[in-house]
Amino acid sequence: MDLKRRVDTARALADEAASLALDHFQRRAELRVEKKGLQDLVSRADREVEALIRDRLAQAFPNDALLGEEGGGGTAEGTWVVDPIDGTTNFLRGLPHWGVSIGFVLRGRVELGVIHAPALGERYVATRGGGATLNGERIRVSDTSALPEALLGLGSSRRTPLPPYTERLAALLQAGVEYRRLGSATMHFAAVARGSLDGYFEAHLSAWDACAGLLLVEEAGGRTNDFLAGDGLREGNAALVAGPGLYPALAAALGVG
Ligand code: LIP
Repeated sequence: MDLKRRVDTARALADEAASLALDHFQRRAELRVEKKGLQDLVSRADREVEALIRDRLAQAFPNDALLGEEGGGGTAEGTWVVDPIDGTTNFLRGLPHWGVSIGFVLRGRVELGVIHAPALGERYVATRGGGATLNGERIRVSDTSALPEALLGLGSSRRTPLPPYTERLAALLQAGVEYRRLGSATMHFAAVARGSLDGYFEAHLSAWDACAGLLLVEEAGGRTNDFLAGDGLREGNAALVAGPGLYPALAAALGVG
């Protein structure tokens, strides 16, 4: 399996996809906003960006599978997981915290992840064993180890019931945590990997929201839960990431492995 060619292809493709997405972002008044569900929006920008990524990867790696947020798909020994615009609501409302997320999972393990947030001028790349970079510079998670000193990302969606989210939030605030909710899993993972957030939890993410970001945090020296355990690739899972000093206390406070 030629991982080097896949990394190089994913990096160039994320740049091309981000450029298309940014063009739509700058002309978003022309987009018709569609509802997939309560507070779950989409537009032709998501579909066009995903179609571009699908076409390029199908040409370059015809034996790989692809799972995408808008077009679904299947899995194989090597599976691409693609969120064309993660943080769609931010995108459609003109907020800059959104990104193109491309990950590659080989035999149940994430091997590469590329995240490009063009409205922020940020491109993240992670390869297993190769480290994590932001715009070519190595990044590392924070050294925070105590909850009363932690700034966390706490995401939620209508895919999970509300009470556990509000109960967890109340318990963490009682423990002294401060939190942010960026509206994009990808932006949360990126913030943890560069040390701007100390950790991030969300009760359910799809593989396309999470895989690239999970490897980014791991390669930046962070800890992650076993997101792909069970049928995580096809069904999604909870996601918890943090620096190594904070992870045990945060996992215990959340009751997550
Ligand atoms: C979003 C995630 C976010 C989650 C939202 C949604 P999308 O992805 O980034 O963490 O809470 O429900 O899944 O739909 O903007 O690509």
